[in-house]
Amino acid sequence: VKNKDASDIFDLVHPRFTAQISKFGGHLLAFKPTNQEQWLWLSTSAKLDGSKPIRGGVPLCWPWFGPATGEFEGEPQHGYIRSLDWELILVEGDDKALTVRLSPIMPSELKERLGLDVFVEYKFSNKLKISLVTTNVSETPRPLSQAIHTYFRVDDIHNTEIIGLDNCQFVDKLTKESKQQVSDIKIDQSVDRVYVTDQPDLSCKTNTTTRLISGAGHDSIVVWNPWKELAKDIPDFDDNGYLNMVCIEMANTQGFILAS
Ligand code: TA6
Repeated sequence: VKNKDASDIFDLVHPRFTAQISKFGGHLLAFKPTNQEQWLWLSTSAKLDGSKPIRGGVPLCWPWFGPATGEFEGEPQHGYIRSLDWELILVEGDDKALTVRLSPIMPSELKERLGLDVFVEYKFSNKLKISLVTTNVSETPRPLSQAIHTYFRVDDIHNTEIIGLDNCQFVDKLTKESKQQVSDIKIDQSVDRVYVTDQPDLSCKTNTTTRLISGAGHDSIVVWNPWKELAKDIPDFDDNGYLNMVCIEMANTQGFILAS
């Protein structure tokens, strides 16, 4: 267990928003535009000491999403960068917006083996834009899968709707079946789905807000809520946390290859 000091988590206080970033994982923990509710869900039992990836906020899954396969079999689920220390490389802005860029401190042998390098850029205003930017640093094309694993906070999952994926094909990771979405998504059980789509816009409607979510460069959108039983099995997931969150993740899961 690494003992992290307070400087590993920093607060951003700005006229248009407040936010909190952990240098462990380059991980956004909180984002709240002024006069709005908190956008992100963070488990109250999340480990913030670097002993494991942080449960909630916005984990960055890279350079693979889900279990490692092929030559990487046996390596960490969702890749490496959510478990690395990151460094701050840019903070820039004015009273309208703030851009914060971080890059992971990757051991050189890992970077060489992956053939890839990455940074994240958060652009904060009364909105949030997250860009995960990868460069192929090798001589050959490299496979890349990834996800911006956003845990959105919702006031009541029973009254939450995800709009925009009607008719879309998805892989149900719980049953391993391929299915088609009929109507908007309402969640009343464990849901772990990879929608195969580059659809740019969707929205998440709750009792109090409608949040617009846009993406670019993705080939999939992942929707996850563990629901009651599975949440209990995840030690750093609050038992009732599933009532107040849904993950909606812009992802690449379909065999994307990055040219050198
Ligand atoms: O994005 C959904 C998912 O891949 C699920 O299958 C679920 O396991 C979740 O991520 C959380 O994964 P984690 O490794 O953070 O426990």
